[in-house]
Amino acid sequence: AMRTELNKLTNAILDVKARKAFQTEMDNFYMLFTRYLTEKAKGTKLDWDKVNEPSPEQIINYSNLPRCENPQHLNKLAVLKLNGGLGTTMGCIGPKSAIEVRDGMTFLDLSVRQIEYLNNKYNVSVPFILMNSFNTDEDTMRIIQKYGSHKINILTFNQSRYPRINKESLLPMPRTPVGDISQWYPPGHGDLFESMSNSGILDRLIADGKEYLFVSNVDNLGAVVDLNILQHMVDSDAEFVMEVTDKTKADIKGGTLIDYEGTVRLLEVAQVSPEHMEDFKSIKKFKIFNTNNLWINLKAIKRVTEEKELNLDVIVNTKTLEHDKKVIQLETAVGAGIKHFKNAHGVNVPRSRFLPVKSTSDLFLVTSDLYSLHHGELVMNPKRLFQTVPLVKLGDEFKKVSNFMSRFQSPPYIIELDHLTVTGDVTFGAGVQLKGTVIIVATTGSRIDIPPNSLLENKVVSGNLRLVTNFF
Ligand code: UPG
Repeated sequence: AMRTELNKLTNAILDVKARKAFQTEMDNFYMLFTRYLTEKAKGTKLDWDKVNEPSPEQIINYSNLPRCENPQHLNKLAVLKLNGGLGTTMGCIGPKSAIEVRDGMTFLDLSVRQIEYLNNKYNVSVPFILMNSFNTDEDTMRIIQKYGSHKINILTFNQSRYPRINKESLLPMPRTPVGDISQWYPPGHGDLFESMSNSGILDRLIADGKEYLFVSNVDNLGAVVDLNILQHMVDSDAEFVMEVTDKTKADIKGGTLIDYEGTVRLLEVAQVSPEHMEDFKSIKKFKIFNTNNLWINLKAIKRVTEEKELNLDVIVNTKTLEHDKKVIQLETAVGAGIKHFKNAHGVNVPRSRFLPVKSTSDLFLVTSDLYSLHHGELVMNPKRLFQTVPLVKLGDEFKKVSNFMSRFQSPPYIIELDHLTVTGDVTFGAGVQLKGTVIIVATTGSRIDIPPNSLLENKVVSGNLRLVTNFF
């Protein structure tokens, strides 16, 4: 029934070229859907007892890589940012990459700065590629048009658009190939392989002599091009390298590398059943985390997509649309591709290469004095004693970027902060300094205004505090 409906959608497109492209997309979607049905029928879930820590050969330590200052391989490199996602979880409309992070610059602007700096420093022309989705394309183009006159080569392509599935009938939601956008979705960043191939960008890069692709999340400002890893990619003849990092308690939304029956695989939080969630979150069983900084051989992508051997784990995402309509969307993660590539392995990198901004608590860190900006890269303040990041938990009142902004007159000084928890209706005056462990709790109906220039060191503040000056 699904196939018939997809054919109907395809046949409704008159333009031959557009129909062909749409058909390819629907074929790929159908394959994913079939795999979903098979897994559902067989009840095949991950066998938790077979989930093991990766072996030392599967993960190499970054500090053991030979240092390399030679930029010789840069002309074979292209850099790609995964830019199909929206900023919805941070209360923003539009692409996540359009959020202003520092000095009025968005994630996109900062990423462009990083590549411009790299290109100038080594006198190369590494292309900067954005994988957009139908959700992010328009706004992204608006932001990057100002770089039209710059020397940087920015390429964009759109990832696939798959139909959402009615949870009850298991039929596609859309009735027409165009129209209501809420019935379609971008199927996760695992779509990179197929959409690079379908869009023609893969062939174009290979024709231009590019051999390696450095992929990362657009929200990770620590993902700068690293010559040591590039050289390692060449030396180890690896088709796929995943940068992992020591897991901290803040690392939950994401995935880890595991050994599963002798092969190295990605395990995403979305694949973990509730009874194993505590295990997944703990840093005992899973000591590393996927940064999603990936180095992939372009010809290998071509091989894998052409041989149609891709079978990335299906991630099922259930959503409720208007009128309580339950839909499912089938997604995949790019890191799951690791199992298809030769000599694939992880490299355990320093935390500085992983600065994800998934929430306003993360935004709090990257806007603070903990970092300074160097050519689009955030560098940690050398005055911080240990180069670790404080654990910050801002409550629901801070969840949206707009609320977050209005609650701080200026970013607090946090060089000596270890732990901050804030809940309830709390605001911060300008120049506040936070040290050690600080907990601020405004109970329901009360409000706490932290006065300007106050110092809070190992303090618990609760109750109701308003218009109090020089309180501390
Ligand atoms: N994105 C796309 N297309 C999509 C969905 C997302 O381009 O269809 C982009 C998104 O814009 C962002 C990036 O992909 O730049 C990552 O997406 P996000 O939802 O923020 O991260 P997760 O998918 O939850 O996790 C990824 C990896 C996980 C890793 C984590 C590190 O799958 O293994 O631990 O990134 O932040």
